[in-house]
Amino acid sequence: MNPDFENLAESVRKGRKDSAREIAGKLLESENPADILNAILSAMADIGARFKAGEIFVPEVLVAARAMNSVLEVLEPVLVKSGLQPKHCVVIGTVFGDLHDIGKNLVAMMLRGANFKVVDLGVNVSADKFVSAARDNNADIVALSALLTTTMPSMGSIVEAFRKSGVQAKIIVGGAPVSQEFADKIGADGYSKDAASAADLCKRLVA
Ligand code: B12
Repeated sequence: MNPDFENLAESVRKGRKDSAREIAGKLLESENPADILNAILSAMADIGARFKAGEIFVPEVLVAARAMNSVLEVLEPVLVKSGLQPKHCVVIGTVFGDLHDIGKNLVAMMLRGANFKVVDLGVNVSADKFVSAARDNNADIVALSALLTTTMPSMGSIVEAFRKSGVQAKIIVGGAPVSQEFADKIGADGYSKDAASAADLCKRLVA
């Protein structure tokens, strides 16, 4: 196998965005873009697993994700041409009244790393905005983040708004104060405690 695949994966894992981008550009001259995509996705999966195990922390994940994104910029036009663009879409946001977005951004990055199309609505997002974005993007999954006990109840209202609207997306919830028990109580389709497990959860929900 071309040793540059391992160099690319290592650059992503170490968060070396310029070298990752350069190696990916070189690989694109002779290799299949799907293999390049798989190399960076598996590097991000390693990062997710090490984050979950407590071996690395938020800053390392952020730099790895930045390196992955810089490769995706080079790869995306080629992937779109070859029909390898993501098959599933997740709409994500932090709920109304809540401005915390560090965890939500990590979840979005892991989902991109797992080859989902991610539509990020940002923070302080109303139920109506979630519903219309899910409808407009034909989303498979809507991911809600909350970090405040005072904003958690609006997750329940968002689930209700979806059920009333008839939009069929699955709804997952997360954030430090959120639990599986709370997710069950409000009728959400899934919960996970961290960004790496959120990507696994989404893969299961669309399987
Ligand atoms: C950083 C921070 C801020 C920053 C936010 C900056 C930003 N851009 O996000 C600022 C300074 C703005 C802030 C403001 C406030 N904050 Co604040 N903040 C924090 C702090 C220190 C860290 C949160 C964080 O980023 N953690 C790191 C990330 C990686 O973890 P995470 O968010 O939990 O995300 C992980 C998982 O939960 C999960 N996840 C997250 N979202 C989702 C979504 C899905 C779908 C899934 C599956 C998983 C998932 O995956 C992530 C990655 O593994 C926490 C304390 C703490 N230790 O948690 C307080 C904390 C959350 N804040 C708190 C408070 C009270 C406030 C303020 C009200 C303070 C004030 N009086 O003004 C305001 C509220 C502003 C608002 N309207 O939102 C309280 C909340 C208490 C409570 N029980 O409600 C905390 C717990 C601090 C405390 N101990 O009192 N805050």
